[in-house]
Amino acid sequence: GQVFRLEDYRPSDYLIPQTRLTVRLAPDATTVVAELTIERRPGGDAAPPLVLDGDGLKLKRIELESVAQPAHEATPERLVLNDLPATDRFTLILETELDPDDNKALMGLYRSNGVYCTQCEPEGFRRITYFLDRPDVLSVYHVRIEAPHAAAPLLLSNGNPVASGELGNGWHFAEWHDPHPKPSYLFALVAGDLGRLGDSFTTMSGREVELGIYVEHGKEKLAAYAMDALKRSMTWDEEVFGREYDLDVFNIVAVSDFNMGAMENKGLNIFNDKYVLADETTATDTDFANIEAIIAHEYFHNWTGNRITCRDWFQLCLKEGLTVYRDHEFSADQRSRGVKRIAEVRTLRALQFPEDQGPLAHPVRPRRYREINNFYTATVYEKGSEVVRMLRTILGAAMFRAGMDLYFERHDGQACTIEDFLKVFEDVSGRDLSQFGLWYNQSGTPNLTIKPSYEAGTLTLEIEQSVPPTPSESRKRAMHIPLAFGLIGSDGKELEWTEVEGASVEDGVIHVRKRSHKLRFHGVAERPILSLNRGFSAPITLAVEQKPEDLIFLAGHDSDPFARWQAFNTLLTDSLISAYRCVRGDTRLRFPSQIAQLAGRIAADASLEPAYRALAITLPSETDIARDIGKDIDPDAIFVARRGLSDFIARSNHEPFAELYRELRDDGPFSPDAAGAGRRALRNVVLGYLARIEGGADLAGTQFSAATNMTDLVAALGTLAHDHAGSPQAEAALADFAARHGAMPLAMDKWFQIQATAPGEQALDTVRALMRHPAFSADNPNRVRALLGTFSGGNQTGFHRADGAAYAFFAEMLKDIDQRNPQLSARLATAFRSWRSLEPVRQQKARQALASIAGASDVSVDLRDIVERSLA
Ligand code: BAL
Ligand code: ZN
Repeated sequence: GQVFRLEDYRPSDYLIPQTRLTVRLAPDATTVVAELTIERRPGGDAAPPLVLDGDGLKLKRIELESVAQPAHEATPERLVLNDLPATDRFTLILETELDPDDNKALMGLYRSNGVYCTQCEPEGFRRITYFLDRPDVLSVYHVRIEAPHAAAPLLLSNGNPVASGELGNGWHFAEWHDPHPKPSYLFALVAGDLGRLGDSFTTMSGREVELGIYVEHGKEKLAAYAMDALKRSMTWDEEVFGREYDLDVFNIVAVSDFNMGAMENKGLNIFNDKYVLADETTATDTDFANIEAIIAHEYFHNWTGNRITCRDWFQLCLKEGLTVYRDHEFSADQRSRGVKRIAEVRTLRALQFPEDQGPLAHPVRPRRYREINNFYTATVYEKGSEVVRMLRTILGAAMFRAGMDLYFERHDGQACTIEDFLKVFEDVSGRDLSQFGLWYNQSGTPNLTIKPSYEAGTLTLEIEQSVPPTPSESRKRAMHIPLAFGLIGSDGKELEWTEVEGASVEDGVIHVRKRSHKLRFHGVAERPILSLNRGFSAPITLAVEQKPEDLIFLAGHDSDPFARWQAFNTLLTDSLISAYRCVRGDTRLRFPSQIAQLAGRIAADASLEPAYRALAITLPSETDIARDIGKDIDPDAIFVARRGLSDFIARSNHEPFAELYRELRDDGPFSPDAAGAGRRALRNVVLGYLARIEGGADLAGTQFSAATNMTDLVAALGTLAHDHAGSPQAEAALADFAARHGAMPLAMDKWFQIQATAPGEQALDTVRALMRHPAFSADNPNRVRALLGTFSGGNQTGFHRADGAAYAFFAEMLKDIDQRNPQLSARLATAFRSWRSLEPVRQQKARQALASIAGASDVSVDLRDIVERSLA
């Protein structure tokens, strides 16, 4: 297939300053008339051909400056016109016909549950009409939608509503005008019969904005939390970044078939309904937090993405990394900053580190792609956000804000690059950020090795940095790593120093820039305990010679919540890895009693937030452990080791945990806020431990029966189905859940997930059987992800069965899904990305499964790209 390269970028020969669309909707024969005002780019070639992008299009009519049927070449993929008017500006009218009902790829115009909707990012607009479908071609859109009143009383597009009326025969129309020039990927249209939750927002300059969230009739109340999050997001962006909303209306539509989480179309965000609909009986605390974050994320794109967009898709991180950073900060301000940071790091390590450390590694700004859809990755999003965070750490809050202000001022209305972004910070600070820019251009997770020694008032840190080789980048340059740190004395207080040599140290941050540094801190009163990478200031791995006593001390005393959490997590990881080696070596499992004592102390420490305590005593996941072991992985041995530690902590803390579980019972009214969620989180982690000891099934069964919210319900169900599989309590709870929630697909996704992640070989049969369940649909991305996505990504013992049966099954499923929805199949296929770190027998089976996909003839570009890169 074709490879697109960053260095091949060149501006288009033509521009499309205005686009008028008339869309006449019908389920299998929608007509789209596009009236494009086309201009030759000033200073471009004399008369280059006009080449417009298409994807599976049928051209019905073409008219050029009132001349019908001008000479042209049209294929489903392209429209070429060679003889163009001599004028600099001309009008091209195109009519295409679409079949929304047949569109199962969910790109372009399709119908979901009877609702017409669109998804155009990155290259879906070319499935609607021929266009210069690239993000640097900005156009002012005027959209007219026509549809039968009965099927689609609601007609929405971007911008502001400007006209509506009746057409006779039961048809009606609406017209929308978006004054802000935008790239085609931000175009959106929705038509259908939906309920509305309305509200309004007064902006900082006193303008009234009408807010609407559209959902299935009868579900309006379930959008209340999303609406609240939207208003909080609008206020926050004004207060923290000085950004005001710029249209008269802001609409959000929830649809049930959606490939992504949501989409930031100008003035008309379209959401996967999973990230809109919530109340305490249908959504967990995690769902509420995700809704808040994603509503904010899409709203924040209005400035970082829409007003300032990307020049080309290589620059995707320009809008995504920055907007993730902004939504992280928003959630940190709305909730608990320390807890939020720990959660972010856990996500980064779970999703981005394996990507960076495996065959799919790519820079935050990739240099080449075959299929851009495969680059909506944790590296672009999450690591991209970490890079922005480091920039803020390096520049300080005030300079960072000044740079952002300049970015908005200088680039409003433009399609930009990472160089433009870095330049504003260079300009406001006078610093050279060229070495820092490597974070965008060099892939792989940097590692720092740190050897401390202390003698006569001088602390020496020998720091070595290395970036492991990644595909197509064997040699790496030294990066600028901002390492936040503290030196802690035996009384738990921060130690001072008088002088430092060997690297620049400012405001508690060591600026590592060379491959090796020898740092000397003079005038340090005693041997300090090192608190390193505080707040996870850099997205790196660290190898430090640190004694268990020091980690225990940090776990109890570090003033930085992330570093404090990390210290205990390192202790847990170290004992899990030792236990894993025992399992593989067939020796008896042993765990240090201090670990269990510390877990008990942290759990009961009322001076700490419950949410923090919950995160601290949650064991590293099986995938976390596998990642830290790195090679020759036996997932069954990891499972045994992890369960061993869990049992050990549970037995050692039986009484205090039981007491805590009772104390944390929530009797008051439900609130999805951080404090309520934190208490539930802690109580449910404790339930997980208690479930491992005698009477555990009854305890979980009782919680299941008594639960008044979805968080407690699924925690109990998960415990029963995973720790007491096959017990009468588990069977009864699974049946009861399905009976209660059978009509609510999003709730049933939780039921699918829990069963798909039940550990052990039998999970494969369970998943096969659940695919025949009436609530399952192989066409709906949420259902597929709930069942097949969580099975492959979240069930280490089930998916990585030693006989390879699950790999073979999964490969067959991918090939099947790929026939309809290549984006979905390609995304699911990334479950194989760490196959080379498995032990040899599983490796061989995984390779066979990947090869069976690579060898099939009718595989999409999307899926083939992932499979071939994984095998390379
Ligand atoms: N732009 C795609 C969805 C999102 O990142 O907001
Ligand atoms: Zn985004």
